[in-house]
Amino acid sequence: MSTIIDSGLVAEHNAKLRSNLEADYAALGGMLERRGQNIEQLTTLAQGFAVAVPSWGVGTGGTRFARFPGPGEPRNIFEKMDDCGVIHQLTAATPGVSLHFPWDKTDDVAALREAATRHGLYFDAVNSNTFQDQAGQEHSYKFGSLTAASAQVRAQAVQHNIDCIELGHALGSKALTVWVGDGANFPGQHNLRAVLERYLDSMRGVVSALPADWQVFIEHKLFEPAFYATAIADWGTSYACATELGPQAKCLVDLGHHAPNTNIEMIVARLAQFGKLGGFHFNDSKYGDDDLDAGSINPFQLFLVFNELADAALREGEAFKPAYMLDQSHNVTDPIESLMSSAIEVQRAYIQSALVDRIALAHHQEQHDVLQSAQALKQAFRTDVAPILAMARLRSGGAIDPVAAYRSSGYRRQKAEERPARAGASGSGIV
Ligand code: PSV
Ligand code: MN
Ligand code: MN
Repeated sequence: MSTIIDSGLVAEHNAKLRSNLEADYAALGGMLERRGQNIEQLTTLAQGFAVAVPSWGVGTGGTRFARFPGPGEPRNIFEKMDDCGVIHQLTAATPGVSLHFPWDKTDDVAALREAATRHGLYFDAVNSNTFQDQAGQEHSYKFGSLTAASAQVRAQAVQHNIDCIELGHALGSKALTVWVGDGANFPGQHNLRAVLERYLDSMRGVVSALPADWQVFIEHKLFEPAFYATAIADWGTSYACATELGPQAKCLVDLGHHAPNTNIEMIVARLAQFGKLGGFHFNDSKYGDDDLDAGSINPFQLFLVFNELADAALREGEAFKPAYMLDQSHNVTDPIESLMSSAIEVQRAYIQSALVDRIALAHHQEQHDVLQSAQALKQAFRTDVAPILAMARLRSGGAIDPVAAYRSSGYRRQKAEERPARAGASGSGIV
């Protein structure tokens, strides 16, 4: 594996911060020991953590109003892979890349595989895109894709998903995530039941093309672009469809795809209980599908999601392996910095959830000691595990402070020269 940022620079950066980190680590280790927890075990856990980066996240996103291109934006999938390589090099927590087709489509599969190997990366779930029309496309998705009334449109959308599976298969991916924007803007526009019947019919065609060791993830979203009735609007619909479609079909929870104040951790618990939790798109939001950095608005919610995942992992054992991916859009920050920070926030929630004393919690719950039950979670959430995360990075060859190391490397400045700005890069993450 070759590093993109000079490894000497990273070593220099780490050397400067190392003694402070060791002091903080020793202090935290002592505190955790008094609570009966072993910091070394937690650091090993942190080193084993991975969350995949969305290829579309490394470009500057936008809103429905405007897009302001950032300096040095990647112009194609190979440049995106370089940026993903930097994120993994410095965080040591993002070995997976989630591709989006046709945004990331390439005829040179071997070169893409080679780029991944060079950066120590692999391909996580691939995503299909039937929410936009592509240049030269025969049928428009204006009135739906997998659920369209037109059989020709549906067939085209099914075929695109099959193409994604084939390309993903050639790249070593093991799952397809399907999100459709299909839905109605007005009451009466659709026969609500017929739309879901057509969705299931189309998805049967997609599922039948899955290799035996593949999964398909159904991603629900409350609204947008459809503003009255979205075909796959909620986890209930997603669960019902995944059940209809068989064991290879599971549900994907994008944290931003729910109404404000929805109890997402309970959705996670339900899907895990019934064996249908396929994976996540982590991000954060205040109002809708805001695609803000993970943990930037409601880190307690992220912790509570991981608290359910920790409970499920205990119950289900090794077999419980939902896919962890980020899905964010960066309009006012450097995408590489945001993605590194988000990966660390998700890793933080994972380690904080490992701090919960589950035996004590179960005891408090049995005793109806509500206050202590809540405190058992709060104590874990309040614990600053930053030294564990930094030590995990150091030991795995990453940077103690990834954003600082990235800034001092001059990577963005250098890319700004190599990759001249252009408006409207594809895969902008506007959706
Ligand atoms: C839709 O809002 C979504 O969350 C889906 O995951 C898409 O694939 C992604 O955003 C990219 O626009
Ligand atoms: Mn998503
Ligand atoms: Mn979204």
